[in-house]
Amino acid sequence: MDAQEIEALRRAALADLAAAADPDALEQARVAHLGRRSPLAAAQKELGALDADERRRVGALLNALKGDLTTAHAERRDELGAAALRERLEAERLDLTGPARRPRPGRPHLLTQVEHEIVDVFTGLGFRVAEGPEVESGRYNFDLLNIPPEHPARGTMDTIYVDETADVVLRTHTSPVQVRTMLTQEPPLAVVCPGRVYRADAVDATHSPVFTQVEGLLVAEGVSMAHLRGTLLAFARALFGDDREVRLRPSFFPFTEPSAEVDVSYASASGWLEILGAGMVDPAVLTACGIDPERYSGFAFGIGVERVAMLRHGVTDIRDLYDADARFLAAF
Ligand code: 2NM
Repeated sequence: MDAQEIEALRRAALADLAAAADPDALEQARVAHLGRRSPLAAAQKELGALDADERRRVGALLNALKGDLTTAHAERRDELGAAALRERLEAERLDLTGPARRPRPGRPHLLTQVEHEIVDVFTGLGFRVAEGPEVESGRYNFDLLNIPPEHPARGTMDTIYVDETADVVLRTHTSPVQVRTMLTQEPPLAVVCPGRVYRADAVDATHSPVFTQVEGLLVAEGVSMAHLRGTLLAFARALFGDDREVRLRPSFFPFTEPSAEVDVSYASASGWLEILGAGMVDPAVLTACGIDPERYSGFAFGIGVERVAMLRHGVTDIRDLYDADARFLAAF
């Protein structure tokens, strides 16, 4: 092969490599011009038939050609790679000046909102928030609250036992938190105790085996039923409206004496809605919790958060509060 033929080969190969429009075409050009069956490879194979001078001269030309084609191939490969990258960046370009998708803000669940509203009323009056365990001893959940061992509330029909022989229950009210408070703090004390409580109840429109309470307790010198009434009136007006009245009807709880069911008036008609239970803490409870009933008296109350939420928002089935149906939740 003479110098002229080698130059023709170079021109053809460089033109093919430069013309390759994509990696497949480039690979074809490489195989055609640099592969084992290319004219260049054939020419190199034929070198052995030449005499020594000729072999050195033509060999050098073919080596230079091979080097040039290899360089040209690498350059074209890099060009195609850069072009592909540019194309992808352009295709994936984001318009950062476009309008943002509007975030959909979440909010606390209706029950949580109402629980917070209730707690806020009492913290506004000077009560402190106290919390305690949901798994309780019968001693704190019943005994110290003047609920005797034979009391029906302690049976498995009403109470969910975690361990019957060890007397461990799921608390049936948040009163044990108040018991713990009385056992560890000196009066004057005022606590409000929000939390989940458990009863062995079947589910229906107004009952759930798990529900939410806010209970309150105030113990000091000279506390009377009038303080209880004023406190509950503030609560009723904060949650249901400033024009509301409260009414206390005699009732019974083992831990309070006297005890009352508390009603709140309808805004319009002369109707009453029962919203909570309350009373003066029984001296036996104060004594059991280490407080001298000769010196101190106290009131306590228990509010069902689900009931307040349902009355306030016209919810007629308690299950709507637990089902987590986004269409229901979005309404509050
Ligand atoms: C109620 C009704 C009446 C109550 C009593 C106590 C405690 F611990 F001080 F004795 N805590 N909560 C109480 C009183 C709860 O719920 C309907």
